[in-house]
Amino acid sequence: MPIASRTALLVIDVQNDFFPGGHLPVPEGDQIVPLINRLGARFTQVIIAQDWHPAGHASFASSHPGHAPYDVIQLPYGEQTLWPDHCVRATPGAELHKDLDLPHAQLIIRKGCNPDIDSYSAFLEADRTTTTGLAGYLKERGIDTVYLVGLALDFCVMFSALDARAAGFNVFVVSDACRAIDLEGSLAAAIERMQVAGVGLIPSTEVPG
Ligand code: VGL
Ligand code: ZN
Repeated sequence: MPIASRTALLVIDVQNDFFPGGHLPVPEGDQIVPLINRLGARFTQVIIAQDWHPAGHASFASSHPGHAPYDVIQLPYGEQTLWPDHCVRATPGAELHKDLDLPHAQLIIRKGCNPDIDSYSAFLEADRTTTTGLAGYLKERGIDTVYLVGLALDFCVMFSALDARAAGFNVFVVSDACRAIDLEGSLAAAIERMQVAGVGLIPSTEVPG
């Protein structure tokens, strides 16, 4: 039976640069694509988020002379981890993984498009004020529950889940359909933050329907 239409699957950043061989590879990232495809086939509402940075983006270490990837610096909106250049818009690294098979997805939402502001979250940019409009889209369509899958569990999946929760949705992260970067304990911290916020962490076997 298909999953109720008040429920959506949110597929986070399944893009070439986050896969082995890409510019910001997430270990084992390639292992989750078949599972995401199988899950996705059961949802009528599928939304795909895509990290989509202009060249020279503020989150790139290369934009900050004297800094290296994974340094943490202060930007006007707060702390920013610096990354290798990745998901530069309209480059092969920013494309969705070729094996991602979700032809019925109705929305692809791009984030991190502002040159001066990062956006791990598919809902709110890192200044915590600029919205992508995703919460409004979901609400207008009567969706009250979201399941999240994708990359990276401890960055874009976590921030999207926290913001979905803050926007009033029931939120579940499907743990075996995600992989983490795990930078200095970021995975354990992410799990803790999500639990405190009331985000459910479930295996794919517990996705209903
Ligand atoms: C991500 C770091 C930088 C992610 C995106 O998709 O988790 N991580 N940009
Ligand atoms: Zn990014």
